[in-house]
Amino acid sequence: MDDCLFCKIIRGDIPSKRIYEDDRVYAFYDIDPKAPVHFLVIPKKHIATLNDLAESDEALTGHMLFTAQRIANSLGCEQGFRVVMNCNDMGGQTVYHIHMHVLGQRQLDWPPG
Ligand code: DGP
Repeated sequence: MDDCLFCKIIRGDIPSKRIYEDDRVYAFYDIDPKAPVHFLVIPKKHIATLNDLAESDEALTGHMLFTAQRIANSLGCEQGFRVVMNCNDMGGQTVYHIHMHVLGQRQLDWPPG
């Protein structure tokens, strides 16, 4: 997608602090961190919202989750972390390319705001 912010980050058109990349996913630090560790895991395939997931994306989303777990532990979050996906405006989504927020290294409250 030409005008998608996260597609531009994947292409390297916009700089980011990359943590991990493979043929299916890209992980990088959030520009506005809400915890000492806060990174995003995104698919390289452009999918606008969780509502746009197809059944054929099941393996991809599982890979995103596994990537989140692996990186979180490698960044010292073994004691706990949170994975969040916001869907649409009402769910707090601002960038329309699905992403997992991964937050850790502080005590997280519940419920979120
Ligand atoms: P959401 O509100 O769930 O759509 O989260 C979007 C996140 O993306 C938000 O936490 C800030 C982050 N973000 C927005 N623009 C950029 C950017 O240019 N670079 C990086 N690294 N993160 C960004």
